[in-house]
This record gives sequence, structure tokens and C-alpha cells, in this order.
Amino acid sequence: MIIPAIMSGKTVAVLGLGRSGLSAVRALAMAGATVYAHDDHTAPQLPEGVQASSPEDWPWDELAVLVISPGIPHAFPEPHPAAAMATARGIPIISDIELMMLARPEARIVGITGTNGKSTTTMLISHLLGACGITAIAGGNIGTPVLELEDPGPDGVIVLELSSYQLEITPSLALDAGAVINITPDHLDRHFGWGGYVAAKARLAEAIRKTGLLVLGRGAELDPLIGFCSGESQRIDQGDAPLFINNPALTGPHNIENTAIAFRLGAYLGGDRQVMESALPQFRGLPHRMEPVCTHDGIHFVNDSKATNAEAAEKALRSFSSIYWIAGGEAKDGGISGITHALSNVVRAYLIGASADDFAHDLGGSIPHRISGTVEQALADAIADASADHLPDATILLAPAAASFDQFRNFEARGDAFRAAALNWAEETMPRDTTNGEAMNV
Ligand code: UMA
Repeated sequence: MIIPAIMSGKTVAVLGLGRSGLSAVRALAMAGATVYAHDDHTAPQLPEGVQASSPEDWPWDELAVLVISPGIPHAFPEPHPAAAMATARGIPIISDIELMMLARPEARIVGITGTNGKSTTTMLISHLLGACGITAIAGGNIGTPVLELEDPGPDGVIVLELSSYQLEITPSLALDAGAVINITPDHLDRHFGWGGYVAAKARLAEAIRKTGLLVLGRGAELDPLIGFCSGESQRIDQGDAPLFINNPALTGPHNIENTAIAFRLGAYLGGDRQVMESALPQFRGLPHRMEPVCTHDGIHFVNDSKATNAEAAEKALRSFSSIYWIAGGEAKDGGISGITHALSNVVRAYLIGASADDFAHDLGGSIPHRISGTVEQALADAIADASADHLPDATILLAPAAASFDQFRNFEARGDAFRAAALNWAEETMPRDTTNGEAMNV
């Protein structure tokens, strides 16, 4: 755990007690801060000495900072009342990542952002550096709160996945290197529109040290970011990624770009190109990101539950042939209207969740579709169709192009439901080995 000793003796409030909030509470308590903590929905166990109390009861005149969870609005569309109170009193609103920066201002940090692909790129960089003998640990938006990380030491590298939410509330961010992979509309309500969203992403460019390197993906929308970087800015090019990326976890053209960025940054941080190339096949990928679940009866099952917007789903839809596509949930602005031109690989679509009717409307007569309602029903419908069609390389793909909150706690729970249902079907329908009754390979 990284302890922000600089907060010793200070009074601090923490709003939101999910993963990042709880780790901030723990780290602050260990640093010797007086901590007031609150969550609107849950009351988790807190470390000894930490006071659970409502914002109305906080000693506002004594607060040094308000540590807010990234998912809680501090400005748009409406600030949380406690955030509004902090702003009115001039109390800085910061993230858990800001606490890490205050604790380790000199740490070697690589920051990765972008609307899509940031988790894979983050994990890949850390994998490639590790293969080259450079201690690298990954955290941030990827799931491990930064304060939970083991300090990698002065020669080690912290590889941070940074969301637009986190970038807005981490004023001391300082990066040795970083990348912005792409920017397409997402989370616009939280940033007061496109301009605010790009400005949040530009914070990563601004945070590159004068001696550091910013690597940009291919999109023209990234051009304005160069002006924010006082270090060197580079674009990836064709020579960055190895010619053959022999790894199913890195399927699809977008993963060539993610790999190119990882190789460019890996080389910049001292990784040997040949060693990185030979380590590429061992990269395991991440759950819920183009995760190959199983292949059974000639049907591939792929879980891309993290495709929570249309652009991310489009990348998956371009990565397979003969796709039986499960989509829907809590739609983002524009739904799937922007990707209906990219459905040539889709055989049929199975629509779930709150957006099912809207997605059906967007699809119109372009591809056959049906409203299945739930992940489980969609999977059953897709299996029935794929089994009847017998198409080569049939892939049942969960790439929802929508958030999960209408039916699930988060995208992980949605992906888990898909994986469990797929494996369950494979298990139930697999031929039995009559000698021992054990199930045979899926
Ligand atoms: N809460 C309130 N009041 C509110 C809203 C929420 O008290 O008005 C509470 C909730 O009850 C909950 C807590 O706040 O207990 C949730 O906070 P959070 O949503 O910030 O979630 P954390 O568990 O702290 O997870 C956060 C990131 N979540 C978001 O940004 C929404 C995680 O990114 C990240 O992995 C984690 O910190 C560790 O750094 C997830 C994510 O969905 C993967 N990110 C978005 C994305 O990738 O698109 C940005």
C-alpha cells in the first residue's frame, strides 16, 4: 500500500466508499489523517478511528481536501451536494490518484487514457516491461486502486490506466510517459459535452514531464492534444507493432494500435524489442475485453462486456466473421446509430436491456434481429440459430454497446453472466467420456 504521509495530522473527507474510496480511507488512516467518510448507498466496515458521518456533519472549516470517488459527479451534470459544498468553500476536490502523486511525486509513471483500449494497453505495457526485467505494476481505472499498489521502487514503473473522471481531479499528475489511444464521445454528461471530455483527456498530455514522451494513436481528433504537451509528442506508425500478433487476446485491428502503443512506450522505458516480441504470445488479456470464453460445437463464445459504447462494440464487430451479436443495456448518446454501417459481419442481433427497442429501431431492416431481453435468453437464442446455420467460424459475441446498470451491478457482472451461461451450455451439451463420466474438453 502507498501511504500519503503528507496528510498526517490533516482532516480529510472521503466521499464514496467503493474500491477507490475505501483504499483512500485506509491509506489516509495509516498516514495519520483524521478521516470522515461517507457513502450514499453502502456502509462498509471502516478502519478503526475512521468516522462514518454524513457530509452535513463534517467539520467543513477544518477539511484540507475532499477525496471523491471518480464515479461521483463533482461538477456535471449536477455536482453531488458535498462536492458543491466543497467548491463553495474552496476546498480542493481530489482523487485517490492525487493522494498517490502527493505520496510519490518522483515515481516513474506511465499514464494511459483513451475512450477505448486503455485497459488492454495498460496491461500489455506492464507485461512487456516485466518480460524485459523491469518491475512494472498496473493500477488505476483498470480496477486496482493506485494506493493499493506495492511501491515498485525507484527503478520500477507504475502503469496507470486513467479515466476522464480521474484526470479531472488529479492536478499533481506528472508522467514520464503516456499515451492517448483515441477519443470518441463517451461520458459527455459528466464533462458538459465533447469539449469538456477532450479537455479532460488533454490533462494527460499536460501531465507529461518536460523530459517525457507522449504517444498518440492514429485519429485526427488527437491533433489538438499535441499543443498541451511540453515534452515530446510522437504518433505511432506501422513499424511499431510486430508484423504477426499471434495472440487471440489481441484480435482485431484496434489491438494492432494498442500493441503499437505498448511497444513504443515499452521501448522508450528501456524494453528490448526482441524480448518484447517474444513475450507477446504469453499476454493473457483481460476478462470482459474480447475474452475468448470457449469454443464448443464449432461456435466461438467471446465476452466483450467492457464494450460499453458503440465505438468499442464496432471494434469487436470488425474482429470476427459470422457474428451472432448480443447487444443492449443502458444506451449512451446516439445508441448504435453511428455503427449500423459496420455490421457486415453480423448474421443476427439479439437485443437485451433497456435499449432493446431503440437498438431494434436503429437496426431497422439492415440485419435480422430479435428482442431477447436478457443475456441468458439472448445466448439461448443465438446458440439455437448458430447451431442451425452451421457457418464456419460462427462467433457468439457479447459486445453490448451500452452500459450495464439497467440489469447488472457493473459490466463485470454482465460479462460473468454471459461466461457462466456459455460454459454451462457447453458443459451440458458436451459429449461424455463413458469410461469415467467426466466431461470432455470444451
Ligand atoms: N456513490 C455515492 N454517491 C453517488 C454515487 C456513488 O456515494 O452519488 C458511491 C457508491 O455507492 C459506491 C461508490 O460511490 O460505493 C462508487 O464509486 P465509483 O463509482 O467511483 O467506483 P469505485 O469502486 O471507486 O471504482 C472506481 C472506478 N469507477 C468509476 O470510475 C465509475 C473504477 O473504474 C476503477 O476501476 C476503480 O475506481 C479503481 O481505480 C471502473 C469504470 O467503470 C472500471 N470506469 C469508467 C470507465 O472505464 O468507463 C470511467
